[in-house]
Amino acid sequence: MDQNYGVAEKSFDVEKIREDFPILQQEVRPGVRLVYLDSTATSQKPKRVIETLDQYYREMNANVHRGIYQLSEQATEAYEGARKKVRAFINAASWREIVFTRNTTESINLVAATWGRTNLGPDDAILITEMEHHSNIVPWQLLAQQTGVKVVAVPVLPDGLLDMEAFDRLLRTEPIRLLAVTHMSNVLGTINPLRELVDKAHAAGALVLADAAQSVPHLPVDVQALDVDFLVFSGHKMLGPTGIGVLYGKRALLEAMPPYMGGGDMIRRVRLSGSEWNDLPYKFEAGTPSIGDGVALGAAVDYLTAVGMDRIHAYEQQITAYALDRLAEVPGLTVYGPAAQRKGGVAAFSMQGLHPHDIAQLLDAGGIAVRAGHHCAMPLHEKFGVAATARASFYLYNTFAEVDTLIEALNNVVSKFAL
Ligand code: 7TS
Repeated sequence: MDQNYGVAEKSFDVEKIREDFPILQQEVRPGVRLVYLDSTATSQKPKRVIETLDQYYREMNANVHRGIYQLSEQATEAYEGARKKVRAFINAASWREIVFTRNTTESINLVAATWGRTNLGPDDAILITEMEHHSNIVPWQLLAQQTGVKVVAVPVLPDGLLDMEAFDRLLRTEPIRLLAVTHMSNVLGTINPLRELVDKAHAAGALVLADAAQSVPHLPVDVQALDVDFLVFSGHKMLGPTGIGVLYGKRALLEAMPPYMGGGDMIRRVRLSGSEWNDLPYKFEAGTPSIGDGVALGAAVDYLTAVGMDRIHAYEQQITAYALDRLAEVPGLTVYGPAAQRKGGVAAFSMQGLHPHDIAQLLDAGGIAVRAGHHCAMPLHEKFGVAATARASFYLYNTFAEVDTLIEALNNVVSKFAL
């Protein structure tokens, strides 16, 4: 292994971190250790998160915001405590700006259905990009069908970066009211210059929704420094459980938006003649929430904070640079996306003469879990002229040795199929 890559690994005790993740200790088949390279789809969970879920149901389970009895107060305190941890984690100005949802997808649909339906019409346009996940495309298309708003996309350049000239031009020539853009691509790994995009969008009179599903788990994100209007992410990609996600929104915007779903908890007063809405964030949280999952997301935030988001990001940049250099050694293999400095821990690739599904299956024989397919980004794959790619992704618990295992397996594939 090259000396340059080793430095960060030494200051970052990945073996100690791995001890916290029970699933990584297991063998997928007798004698074959799991090499989990699909954290972009969902991350593994540390003991602390699993134990928090377990403890919640053993010792604390009760509905929140309702009971006067002690257990319900405890559950409410734990759930609201998690909200405050999330607030601090992304540096929102107030806990009232943190709305719990199921995931990134629900958060985006919420904004489309409330802010979008109230504020957008046939004379307006929404700017997305060609590198968006389907969950940051389809809700806007649905909104377009309902309101007549136009959806326009910024092209992606062959090197995997956004075409900034086209971005500037579209802001000038289209009536853009909202920029909905991913902070980090789940296929190319591209980290977009979010603050620059926000400043330009604001100057053109547009709001910005950042899809931070891939950035919040992997790098420090400060919503005030970025000046984003909305920011969305999923708990399950940041060491937390499935079933809990976040919508951050600037308070004045959230205050002005109508509710999303109607029901319990989101109201202050209900009369048969009409109802009044609850305060933020409860106005957007109808029904019994995913309480245990929320509490465990708080534990995930604690874990990430204790390791340090800047250290996680630095380590991932090292391991990604190493992986990209090693992947370049494999004959006939193409990696999509920019160089390591501009991307997070994602390497989507194709191999000449082999379908990505076959690659994933052959790797699985060696216990290596990678995803194959369009990764919910069909327009991006179309742009690059491929139907699918194989994708390896890295998180704080992946090792340089696992990258070596991947490369060895890929080289075996090449020799076996005489590619
Ligand atoms: N946005 C981005 C950038 C994503 O990567 C994903 C999930 C989503 C939105 C949707 O998140 P969800 O939690 O609401 O499903 N990305 C992936 C992936 O790359 N492979 O599986 C899920």
